Amino acid sequence: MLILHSFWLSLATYRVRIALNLKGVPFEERAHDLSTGAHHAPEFKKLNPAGAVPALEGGTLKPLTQSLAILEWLEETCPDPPLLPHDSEGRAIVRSLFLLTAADAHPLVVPRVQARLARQFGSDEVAGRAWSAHWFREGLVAYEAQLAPGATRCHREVLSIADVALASHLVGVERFGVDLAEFPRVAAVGASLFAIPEFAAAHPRLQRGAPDVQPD
Ligand SMILES: N[C@@H](CCC(=O)N[C@@H](CS)C(=O)NCC(=O)O)C(=O)O
Repeated sequence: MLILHSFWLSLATYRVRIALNLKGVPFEERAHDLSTGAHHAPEFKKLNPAGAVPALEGGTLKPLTQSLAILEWLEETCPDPPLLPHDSEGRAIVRSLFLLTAADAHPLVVPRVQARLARQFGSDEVAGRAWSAHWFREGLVAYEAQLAPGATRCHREVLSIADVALASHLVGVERFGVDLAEFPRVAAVGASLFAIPEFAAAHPRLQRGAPDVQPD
């Protein structure tokens, strides 16, 4: 059985959870409370020396980290349903849409960056939220420009890791109160993605640790 090391609010873990659900791969989740610094514990650092979730392990599998690397591994080991297009150009486009949030926006708002902004520059919670909202908004601008009018998916109306990433971006957009009104293409794709049961079940707000979820 695979074990997904997670935190309920983690957008990178959300990406992996969606892909596991879509591919029907059974997994158990082990939660680490980022808000209390559980990811800095020596035991956790053995799993991921970078001190971040997600990490995926199981059986003889060396712990895998980085949501894109985990999704690529899943694609190779559980190819159905495919989450990457069959053509090289399509794969490059879909990976670039994935990285738009996973490499360009999301890394700027994670707890370690917020903590550094607070410690080094005296940023408070209000400033931290404004900072995060800015980067999520920048991501929306870039997504909106790359989605087709009337689309329900990011690329060629076929579900891919780009959709997985966009869903995670939209959770951040909602969390930091970014107005979606200027981004109708993103809003339309997002509405259609969140209606997919595997996306809906993976949503951070439904995970153990989330404010309205009863502990087991
Ligand atoms: N690029 C990594 C992001 C990993 C990451 O930063 N995860 C966040 C949660 S979404 C984390 O654990 N942050 C811990 C911290 O910033 O201290 C991925 O895509 O997996």
